[in-house]
Amino acid sequence: MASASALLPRDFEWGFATAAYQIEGGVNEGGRGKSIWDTFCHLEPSRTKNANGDVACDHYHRFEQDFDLLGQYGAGAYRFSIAWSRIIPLGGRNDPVNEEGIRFYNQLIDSLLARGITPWVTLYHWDLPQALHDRYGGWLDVDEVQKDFEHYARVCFERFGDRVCNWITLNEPWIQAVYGYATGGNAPGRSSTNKQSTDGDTTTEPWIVGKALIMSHARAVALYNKEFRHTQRGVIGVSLNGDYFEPWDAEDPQDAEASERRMEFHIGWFANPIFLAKDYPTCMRKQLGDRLPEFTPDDFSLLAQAECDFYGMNYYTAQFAKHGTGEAPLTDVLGNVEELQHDKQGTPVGKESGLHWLRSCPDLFRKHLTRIYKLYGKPIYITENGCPCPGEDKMVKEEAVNDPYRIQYFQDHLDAICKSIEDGSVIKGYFAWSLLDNLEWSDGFGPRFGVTYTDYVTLERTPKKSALLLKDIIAKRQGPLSNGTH
Ligand code: PNW
Repeated sequence: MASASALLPRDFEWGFATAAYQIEGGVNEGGRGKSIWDTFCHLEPSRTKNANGDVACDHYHRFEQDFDLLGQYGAGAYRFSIAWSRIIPLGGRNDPVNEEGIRFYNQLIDSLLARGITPWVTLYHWDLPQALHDRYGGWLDVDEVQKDFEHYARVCFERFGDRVCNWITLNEPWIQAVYGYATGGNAPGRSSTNKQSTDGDTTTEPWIVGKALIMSHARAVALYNKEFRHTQRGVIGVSLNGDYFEPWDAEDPQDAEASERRMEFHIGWFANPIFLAKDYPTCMRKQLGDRLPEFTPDDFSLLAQAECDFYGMNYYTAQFAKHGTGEAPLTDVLGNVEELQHDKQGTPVGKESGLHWLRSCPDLFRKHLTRIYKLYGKPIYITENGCPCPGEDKMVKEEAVNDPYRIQYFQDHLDAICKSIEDGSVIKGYFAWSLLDNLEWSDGFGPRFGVTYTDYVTLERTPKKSALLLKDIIAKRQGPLSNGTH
């Protein structure tokens, strides 16, 4: 029997999310330096389906119009990322700060605040300054990059922290480490298994990069805690992605173990050190041995000073895990697990969307939320959730703006949030991905995740039906006003 779901809190924060390289364009304007994504797209255009972020949605020139849309949709918050190379074009702690870049983000922030919209700022959404990659290998130099990231974070706290009270250090470090340094599908495209790549050592690099990301996050949070928190009174966290995994064979304890192991390799890798100040999961040590860099006593003491406020969760889908037989290859990053979209009986994990890797699995989202809250104990903000509709990439505008699949996806996933709240989880906010159709990285401009249709020729924006409905979907789940305590 279905019971009534718990309500969303009255002060539930919600809005839409984007990332700099996916929407801004204006890559040669305002003194911006190049990032590893400029290089990745331009060096071998087939890697991103001949697309690049040179113009993207031209948000750089059209942000006022985009924020009008946010207002029209009733959003209370907006998550965007700062391009490191707009703030410090060469990236490093001794390199000059670019005042034009500061001015651009000041305009963004002020324009949001003028509309009563709360800015949520991601410091790093995959766009490392190219100069740091060239200078010392970027994320491969754990000691150097964490110092440069800390300095960049300091500049942002100093220059924007009087008005920005919600910080996300990194977006999806797993994708940066694995797609950037194992599969090679994302910038900087290093891999020893991908034929399009000529360099990279997949047996070691993802693990080094992972440590560099963890320590960079920790440095930024420790800095915030020590020097900014008491005056700026904001919150800071990180956004981790990770699918939920169910055993492929429900009867096989080895598949049950494989599901857990797959999630530990994805989420525990970052969440153990970040949220628990603990070493990597045991199963990772067991499989990877000394290819997994150690944390020194100094690292642990920094991690302990880097307590953050929330778990940012990017969630899209779930899968089944089947245990690998035999030894994992040295290039394995998944925990010796095969990932499948159908279980042993052939039952699909969820309804197909417009992208091969994404199926709608709201029941497993509930399990995922409840598991994460139990493990890490931090309030959760969903910092991304969304989908392209089936066939949407081939639709003309008139068709694409009618998006019942997306509306259902939002409804079902908000329902799952309520159910996880009922399980005892603390969930405080939700950002739909994305405000606009935008550059979907290596998939180019094909998949459309936006609640706003972007015409990439005219750059005209048109709200889809889902854009205006999210407000109602959330309001309905908040219940009637209580006695004004929120
Ligand atoms: C996230 N996968 O990335 C990113 O944070 C966004 O920038 C991106 O546009 C969004 O999700 C939609 O893809 C992911 O293949 C990219 O499983 C790929 C995967 C997951 C997340």
